[in-house]
Amino acid sequence: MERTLIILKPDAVQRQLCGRILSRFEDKGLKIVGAKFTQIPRATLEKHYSDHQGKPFYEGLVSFMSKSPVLILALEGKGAIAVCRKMMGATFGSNAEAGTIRGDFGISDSFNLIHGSDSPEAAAKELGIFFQEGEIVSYDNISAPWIYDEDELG
Ligand code: IDP
Ligand code: MG
Repeated sequence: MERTLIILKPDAVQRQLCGRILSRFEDKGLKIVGAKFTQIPRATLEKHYSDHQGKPFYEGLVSFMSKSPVLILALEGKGAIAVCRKMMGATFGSNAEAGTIRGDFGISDSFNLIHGSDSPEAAAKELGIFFQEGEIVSYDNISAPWIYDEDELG
C-alpha cells in the first residue's frame, strides 16, 4: 500500500467542490489516513513548490495557493500515487481529459483544483511537510476485504 499527498486547492474550496472531489477518491477505494483544513503559509508553499522556484508561473502559483484555505489529505491505497494522478488528469484544465477531476470541474490552466504527489519521493517529501508525526492515522477499514483480495492486503 502506498500513501500520497493531495491538496484540494483554494478554487475547490471556494467553489464548494471538496465533497464531490473527495467522493471520487473514496468511491475508488482509497482510504483517508490524514486530513487538515487550513490556510497554507507562504513559507510552507515555498518548500512544497521548491522545484518550481524561478519558473514564470511560480509567483502566481504561491499567491493563489495562499489566498484561501485548502483541504490537505493523505490518501492510502494500492498504487495510490499514480492512481490519484490519473484521476486528477492533465495539469491544464483546458486540455485535461473528460472523466478526470481537472477535466470535469475546471477550465483554467492555473486554477486547476487539486495537487497530487507525482512520485514516491515527492509523496514522502510532501507528506512530511504537511503532516507531523501521529497526524497520519493507521486503522483498519471494514471495507478493505471487499476492496482488495487477500493477496493484495498481505
Ligand atoms: P501538476 O500540478 O499537474 O503536477 P506542475 O507542473 O507540477 O503540475 O505545476 C504545479 C502547479 O503550477 C499546477 O498544478 C498549476 O496550478 C500551476 N502551473 C503549472 N504550469 C503553469 C502554467 O504554465 N501557467 C500557470 N500555472 C501553472
Ligand atoms: Mg507537480
